[in-house]
Amino acid sequence: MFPMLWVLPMLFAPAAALEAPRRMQAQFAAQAPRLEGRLTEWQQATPIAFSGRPLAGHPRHATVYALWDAANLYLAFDVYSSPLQAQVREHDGDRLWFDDGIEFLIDAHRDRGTAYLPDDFAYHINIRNTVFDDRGTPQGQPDKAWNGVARHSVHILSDHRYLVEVAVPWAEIGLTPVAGTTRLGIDLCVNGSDPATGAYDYFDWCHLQVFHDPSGFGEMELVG
Ligand SMILES: [Ca+2]
Repeated sequence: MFPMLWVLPMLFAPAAALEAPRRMQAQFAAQAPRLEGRLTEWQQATPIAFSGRPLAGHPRHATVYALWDAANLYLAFDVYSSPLQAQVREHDGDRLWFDDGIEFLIDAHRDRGTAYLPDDFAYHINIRNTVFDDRGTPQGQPDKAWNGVARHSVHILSDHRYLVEVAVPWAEIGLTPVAGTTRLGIDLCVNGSDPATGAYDYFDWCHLQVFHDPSGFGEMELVG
């Protein structure tokens, strides 16, 4: 979900911040995944799973794998959803988040504040492998003029299933990865619409009410 509500976060109590954050681990990758649609390359990871309400009568759920090495943080989203559709082909295109696709949002310094600061950034990737990316500003708002350099691929596995793989350079995240030490804030999200009715719905790992609000993000720990 892209936060058209980003001007309203102060109206929402940051309830998620009062709860213990969700936790996941990224496993050191002896061999970097090639982002070529091979799920077997991700079996070295400890996956997490989350699910949403059915859409168009189809169950929706996602399994996310995280790996890392000295160069990149790697994510893979294995998504089951309603019949797949995507319209947006333009980078940073409007309404890309209504397409079938994934999002991840990172709070590199794990400030867990409500402001979206320069260490915070997000990628939305639809099933056409088109991206809407943004980064926070000193004023605490997302800036879509920022364009990241992460590599990413999409493989359609069936009418209802797709795989998105991403490699985010640590230089972009702004951290030097250290096993057992490095932690970052993160949320993971799946967007989808029913192609028959246009009905939109999303589901995310951390159950955020307002996206681009790092106070509700979960935590990822790097393990070696
Ligand atoms: Ca952008």
